[in-house]
Amino acid sequence: MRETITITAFERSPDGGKGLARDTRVRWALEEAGLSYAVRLVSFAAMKQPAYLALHPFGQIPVYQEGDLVLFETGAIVLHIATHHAGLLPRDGKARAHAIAWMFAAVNSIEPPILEFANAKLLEAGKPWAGERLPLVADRVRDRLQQLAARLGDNEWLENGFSAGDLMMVSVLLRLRASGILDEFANLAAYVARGEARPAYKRAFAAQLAVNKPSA
Ligand code: GTB
Repeated sequence: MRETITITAFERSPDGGKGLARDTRVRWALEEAGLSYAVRLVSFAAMKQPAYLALHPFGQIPVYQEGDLVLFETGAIVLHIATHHAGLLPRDGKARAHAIAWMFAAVNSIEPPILEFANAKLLEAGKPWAGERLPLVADRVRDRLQQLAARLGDNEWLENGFSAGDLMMVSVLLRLRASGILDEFANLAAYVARGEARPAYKRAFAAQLAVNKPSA
């Protein structure tokens, strides 16, 4: 019998249900793999308590629990799901390696400048130097997106067929939508829209929204 999968998520996400908190990408991977899962909602205070820190060293969401396996870091969680269930990684060795490379590219090459940009807007807005720094940080995002857009070209997905690499990349790019920067790259905006149109993404989004919508 399969072990129950439980993930943690914000009791109340700061984004109010826009799907930007990182439980959404794990929910999406679980939905793509056809796996049911339970969610344990946690408060910011609870995430910093010793009991939670024993599960996640940085006191963050999401944590993934499956029997006695406890995982943190969404890249590792999605890779675990993709490794053990069909639908997220090609079987062929080289294609599989490429898909995994795109997962790492998402979290290691694309997400850092996007986070730097988000933090600059959110945390540094009042600083005297913010007006000079923000455009520099935004241009670093654009540089990376330009390279990614060139590689994607007119292709539907980054390699042949949707993979966990696309799941991670779309999840990372979604954070940019409100800024308007994503729309400067028409093929990337269309790529993200293709990801969002997948039934598994829609189910994942609806599930996190059910927790976070204002009336919930
Ligand atoms: N590298 C880790 C991973 O990929 O798992 C990062 C995990 C992480 O950053 N978790 C965040 C968290 O728990 C939530 S997703 N933060 C609480 C803390 O560190 O104390 C990041 C996030 C939060 C809010 C929005 N938002 O409001 O738009 C978007 C993304």
